Amino acid sequence: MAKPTPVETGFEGLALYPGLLGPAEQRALIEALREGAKAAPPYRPRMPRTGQPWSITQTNFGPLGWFSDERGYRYEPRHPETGEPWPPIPEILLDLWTELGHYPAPPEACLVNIYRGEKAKMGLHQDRDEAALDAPVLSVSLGDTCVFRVGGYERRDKSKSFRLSSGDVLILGGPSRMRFHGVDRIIPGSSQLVEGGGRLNLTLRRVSKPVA
Ligand code: MD3
Ligand code: FE
Repeated sequence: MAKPTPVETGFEGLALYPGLLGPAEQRALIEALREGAKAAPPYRPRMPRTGQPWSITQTNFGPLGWFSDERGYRYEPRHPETGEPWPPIPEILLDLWTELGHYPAPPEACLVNIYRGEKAKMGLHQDRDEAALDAPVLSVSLGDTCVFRVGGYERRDKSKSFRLSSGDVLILGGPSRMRFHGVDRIIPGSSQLVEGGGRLNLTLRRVSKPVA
């Protein structure tokens, strides 16, 4: 990989690398996801307390998987339905983390968000279920373009929107790690990568504090 340079986002610690993954790498990742989904079938998460189903489905790779149901948000070492450990994180993603993460320990979780259909979105939220809040979050987008929103440290703070297209890589580190963010909508038909249309987002996270 050539030394990539991020585009200016106006937010310190938020680095966007448009098209960092080329078409061949995107296809290889889709294939790895297809394999992983056989062992760890996507499921529909539910909201804490109310059990309200989300508009997207999810699965995970890695030693820990992020999960949400009536009992709350948490990381789990096993798939909620099969009871099996999550499949390993694809090599391409571990390489990206090494190159761009600047963190002394490997990621433990790779959450896969699957956006299909006009109604798929993700409300404004903060990622705060990780003990290692000093570690960045690394996101890879595949398939249809989305309109992504990044705000401040309070829900009501003003926000800016960006588009994330297939092959784009985003790093959320430093002071941007705790910003509110969400996915407003998917632009249907904007990519042919995913069979039947839709968008996939992969987020790599370090969950536990590394032992020195
Ligand atoms: C900006 N996923 O899984 S990834 C999530 O596109 C999540 O599926 C979105 O938010 C998606 O939690 C966005 C990019 C991302 C992740 C963490 C962030 C952006 C962020 C933390 C702070 C600011
Ligand atoms: Fe998030």
